[in-house]
Amino acid sequence: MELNEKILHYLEKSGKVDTLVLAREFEEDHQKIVGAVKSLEALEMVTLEAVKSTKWGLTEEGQLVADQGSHEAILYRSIPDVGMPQAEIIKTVPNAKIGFSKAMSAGWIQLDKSGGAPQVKRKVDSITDTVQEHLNEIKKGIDNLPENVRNDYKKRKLLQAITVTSFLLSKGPQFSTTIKKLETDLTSEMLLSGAWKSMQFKPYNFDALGQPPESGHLHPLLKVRSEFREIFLEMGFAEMPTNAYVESSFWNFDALFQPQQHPARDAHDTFFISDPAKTTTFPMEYLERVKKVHSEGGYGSQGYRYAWKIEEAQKNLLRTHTTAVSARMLYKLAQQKEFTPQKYFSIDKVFRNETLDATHLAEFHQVEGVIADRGLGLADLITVFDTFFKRLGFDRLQFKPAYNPYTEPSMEIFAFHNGLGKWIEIGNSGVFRPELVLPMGLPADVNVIAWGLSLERPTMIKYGLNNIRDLVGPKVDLQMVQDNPLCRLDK
Ligand code: FB9
Repeated sequence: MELNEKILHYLEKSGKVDTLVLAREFEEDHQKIVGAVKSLEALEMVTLEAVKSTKWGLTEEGQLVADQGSHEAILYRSIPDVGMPQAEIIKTVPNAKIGFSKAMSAGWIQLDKSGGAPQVKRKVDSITDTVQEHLNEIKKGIDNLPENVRNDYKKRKLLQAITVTSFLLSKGPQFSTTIKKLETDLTSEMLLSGAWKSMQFKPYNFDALGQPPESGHLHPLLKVRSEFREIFLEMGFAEMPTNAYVESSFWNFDALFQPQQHPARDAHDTFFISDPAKTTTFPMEYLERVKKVHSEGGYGSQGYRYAWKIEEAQKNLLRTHTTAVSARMLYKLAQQKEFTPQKYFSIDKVFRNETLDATHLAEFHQVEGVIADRGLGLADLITVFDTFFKRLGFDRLQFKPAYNPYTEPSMEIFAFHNGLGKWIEIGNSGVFRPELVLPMGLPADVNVIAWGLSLERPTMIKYGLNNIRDLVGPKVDLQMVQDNPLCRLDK
């Protein structure tokens, strides 16, 4: 007979019964009984009342003794008929200390000190390992140990008190000794035949968790990237094509009016490419203007007055910022017959040969915004920040003058982070220099403002990660990628 029905029949006879009794009666594991009565409770065939009781259970050591015998028995059995030096017993037999004293007090062994080193000899021919027997009874749930014996085992840390939650069963509103099979699905046949009218359906369990759908999981960085994308797109920005990680020094540095001897342009900061080592195709007219503004100046600038070399500009590298792509886009914009105001953004990988630490890797994702329009200035930049950074949850901003080779004026952006309760640096920005914009051929009254930040920093802050290696790289815990919550930047 199925377990559930056995329980119902037992209840029919006994009226009320505890699940521990059922477990003993049916020699079933108590948890299995609890599972069964819970399903009967769901059918309202029984009602349950939780009962907490304390019973005695074996400790880990108790388990060992129950399986392998008591320490004193193991010691007794390790003594050969001729006896054994006490020192050797203590050295070789496990738990010899307690085993020895217990075997002595049990009268199983004797100590012979007559000749030199004390010898341990057996005093009786056979023993009964009562301790082991008692512990195995406890294991079977049979506990009729005299108080003093139980206390002795407690002292020997063989027994421990265990709180057991069991359930007192009594008949439920739908009690019966036969389980009516409740339908769990309303099928078209039932509807067509009308059979559903006489059937009983299992009530829905709206608390059931249900199977989590097998699905892909977005890495936190990609969730934050989507949030940034949404902010830019809703502010009318168009995304720049950033798929080419390998860039020429010309677009990554020279076009941005960064001089060829600038420290960032040496291998300590930049990853140069050995194959293909050089790019040789450039818009040569524009390149000549870049060469000129670097070496002699122009457009009201005195330039850097050094011998600009095309070989330096030809060197290929892994781009150190997505501003290289902004330069390409602005040059392309300048080729348009009629200038039209533009708003561009980019979110993609950049590479810097920096010293690695908890928040820096050799690559990170740069987030950049660029606006090209007539008469723009710092005020327009600050106004844009109001909207942009409010969408990141920042409404208190501060600005600090800064320096970038390609923007003047430049400023670092700081915001008060309520969660961290402090001001944090959230980016850098500025107005692109005329020496950058005008050689491209953009109209003289067009200014370009831009700003940049990272993707990793906000993601680490949002998801409470202190080490960048918990976010990206071979040590990332994939469970984190599966369980990380959705990203709300403005919350
Ligand atoms: O991301 C940065 N901080 C940040 C951003 C958002 C944020 O949001 C919170 C959760 C809601 C929290 C923090 N920073 C820029 C500031 C610092 O982390 C800084 O120490 C590290 N910076 C990187 C560069 O490190 C060498 C972050 C990265 C950065 C800095 C500047 C630019 C881009 C990325 C730029 C630029 C620029 C300037 C002018 C014109 C065009 C681009």
